[in-house]
Amino acid sequence: MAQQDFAYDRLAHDVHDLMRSISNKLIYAVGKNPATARSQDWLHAVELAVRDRMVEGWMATNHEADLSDAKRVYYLSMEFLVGRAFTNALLALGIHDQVREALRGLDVDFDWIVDNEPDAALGNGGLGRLAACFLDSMATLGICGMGYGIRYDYGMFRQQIIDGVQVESPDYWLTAGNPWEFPRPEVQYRVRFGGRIEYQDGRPRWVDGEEVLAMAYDTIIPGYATKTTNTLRLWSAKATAEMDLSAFNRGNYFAAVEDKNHSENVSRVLYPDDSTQSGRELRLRQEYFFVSASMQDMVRRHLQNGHGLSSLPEHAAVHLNDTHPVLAVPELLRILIDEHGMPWNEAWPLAQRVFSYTNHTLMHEALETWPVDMLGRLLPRHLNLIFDINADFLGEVNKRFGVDVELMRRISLIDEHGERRVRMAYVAVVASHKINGVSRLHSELMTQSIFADFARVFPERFNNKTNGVTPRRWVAQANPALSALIDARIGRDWRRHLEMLSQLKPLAGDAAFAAEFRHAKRSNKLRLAERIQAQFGVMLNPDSLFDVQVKRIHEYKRQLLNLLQVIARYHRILADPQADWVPRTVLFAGKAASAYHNAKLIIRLINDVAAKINNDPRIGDRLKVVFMPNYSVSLAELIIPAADLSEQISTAGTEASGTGNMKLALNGALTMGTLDGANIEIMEQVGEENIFIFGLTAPQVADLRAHGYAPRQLYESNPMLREVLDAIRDGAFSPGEPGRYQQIYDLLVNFGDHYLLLADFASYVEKQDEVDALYRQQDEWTRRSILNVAGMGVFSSDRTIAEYAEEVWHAKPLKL
Ligand code: B1N
Repeated sequence: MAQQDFAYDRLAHDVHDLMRSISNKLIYAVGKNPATARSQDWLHAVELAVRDRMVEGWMATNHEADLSDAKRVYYLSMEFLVGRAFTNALLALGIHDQVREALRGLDVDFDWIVDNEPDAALGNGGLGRLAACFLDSMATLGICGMGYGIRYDYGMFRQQIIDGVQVESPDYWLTAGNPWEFPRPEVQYRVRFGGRIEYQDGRPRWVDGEEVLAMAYDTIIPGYATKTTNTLRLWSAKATAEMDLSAFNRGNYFAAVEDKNHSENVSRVLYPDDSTQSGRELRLRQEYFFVSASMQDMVRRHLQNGHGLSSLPEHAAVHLNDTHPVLAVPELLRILIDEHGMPWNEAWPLAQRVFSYTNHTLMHEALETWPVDMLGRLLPRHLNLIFDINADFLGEVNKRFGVDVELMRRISLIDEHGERRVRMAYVAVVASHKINGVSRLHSELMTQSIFADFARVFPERFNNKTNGVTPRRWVAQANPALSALIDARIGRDWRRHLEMLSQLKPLAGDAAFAAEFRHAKRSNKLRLAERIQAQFGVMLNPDSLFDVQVKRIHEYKRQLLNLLQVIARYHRILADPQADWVPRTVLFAGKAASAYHNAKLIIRLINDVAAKINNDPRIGDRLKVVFMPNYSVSLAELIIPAADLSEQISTAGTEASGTGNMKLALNGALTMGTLDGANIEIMEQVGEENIFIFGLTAPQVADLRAHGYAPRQLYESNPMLREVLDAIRDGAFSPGEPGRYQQIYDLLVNFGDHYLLLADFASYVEKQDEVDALYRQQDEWTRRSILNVAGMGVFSSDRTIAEYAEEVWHAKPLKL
């Protein structure tokens, strides 16, 4: 038999196999008749059939990990923004075409069923999505990594835009059940809140209070083209049985149910705050709930594998994804000391060898501090342990640096100004052997600002790990058109070795390749335009420049600066309609924290501006503005491949890294950016000629702020800017309520323009004109776009994870 025939035969066999298992799942697991099954039922059936094929690898991975005594990495994160799992699983297993074929054989259209899968939106934005990319990369690289987090009943809220205003509704993503998870009722831990400390023979014990059960739900994390299959273990809160009983026996049925609700509320809902601290007690409960269960689970596994506790650091690395899981530190100490009798002098250095920590923001309002009172009420033993850590640490600093009261006050884990508060980031730093930022600039600023004193005390701990994104989801899955093109030129291995993309460099000047590349981009733009047409009835011009800013709505990210530029462009088109304007479609998407007034006002202004410009007959298709509601991982997968221009315009020094910037450039968008976060490294990789950089640098920002910034002067001296701001202030975009945006005007002109929009405005407008000029030369634009793709190889999360594994976790790949 010829090789090809053999391959074909195997494929046919596999398709046949899949058809059988899909029908079986539909009938016996979903319980539906093929003749009447809905698209949702078919989806579940295929998901279960596909899941079956991952289980073997999963078991083999766990078996091998136990057998070879591999070091395990525990990635603790309040957020895992996974998105959809189905297409991702098909890609990992390499059975996309077969499944499509099998469904066709069953008379079911693939595209008809995939949109039924809800996103697992257990995260806010970049931090949560990074955790999901890291899980993908750990599995793909063969690192035995386990994610630990919370199984929220309600993920990130759904956003609707009603009359221009963001309206939130709950995201109950589990309505139709979740075929990807395995409930583990046999894996439950007790988590205590409140109570008091009792001393037995001088040994502290934490007693009384209330107890909640944490029950495990496991999700399979397949690696790409490997047997290695990891686990995301999410904890769900369950009321303890005895609590229900006691109230029930007192005849107070409703009180029992109320108590049960109270307990189970712990895992009810994701806090929709990105880069701010909520400060609410329920959030503190959530944080402790999941790290307590995770540390108990880790210690149990370690002991079960026959190891003594003193060898824990050789077998386990625990990574803290920001400070949200920092209570894992005193919790591990409590388990070691109180439950296993390990002396402090042994437990504390051991913990420091286990933990490592990533900081994701320098912004003051995001840095977690908990009132000593609240923490002591909820977790009295942990507060004590934090005091012990502090005493130990300050003692050491005293010894090494002499008595310096000012220094003590600055670096104490307890902030004594006003209400006493625990500085969680400091606990993380003192407890971790490695501490990193998420881009080179951010890591540098981190050691110069929030951790400056600590960088003198522990210089060897600080390092950088520039973020990355998984090429499987963000290119192979999201952009099949581009993927096919790359495959044809350099083969398929770039999915695992993204640095191979550099082989595309010589093709940047190849006319045939450029034509195909442009065609792929255009097909992605059409795909997006069709969806927008179907959803909103607006038809976009696929030949216009798609200018995209998609991310959380936040003042520091400066969606408002983008909008000022849009309004300026609107005014300029009206003033000179005959000029050679490059048609532009400016696309926004993103959610605002529900309590963030200014961010919500910005959303409203975007929508008001869009309505005015899109309906102005004098503008035609020279300029269109679209706000796509309910930004999500799935929506990102649709928008990002269609972008020509990527807006990464945060005030320099504020965006720790950004990861959307990476996804967009990797998909061929040119970046319009400030020298902030990872933009700097993107510039270095793609070449200064192939990126649009504008605005103040981080040192210039610091300088300007230090020497007194006067936005009103800029407003008065720049007529274009003045016209834009006056239009906003005077109700040009809100004629029914002229004062609606007075606050925005005030923020910028009268209240100090904290994020320096006016300072960067002129430079931004100038760069945008350069964008137009380049877009008029389609060949040159395409060439630079190809060079962007070719230069983005280092931003694979595989590279990031390989660095963590080597330098932070000391974990080696499994050999399966
Ligand atoms: O983490 C991302 C970075 O790429 C972004 O630049 C950074 O803004 C983001 C409190 C956060 N930092 N801090 C948060 C999220 C939730 C929350 O409750 C803070 N998110 C980031 C990945 O490194």
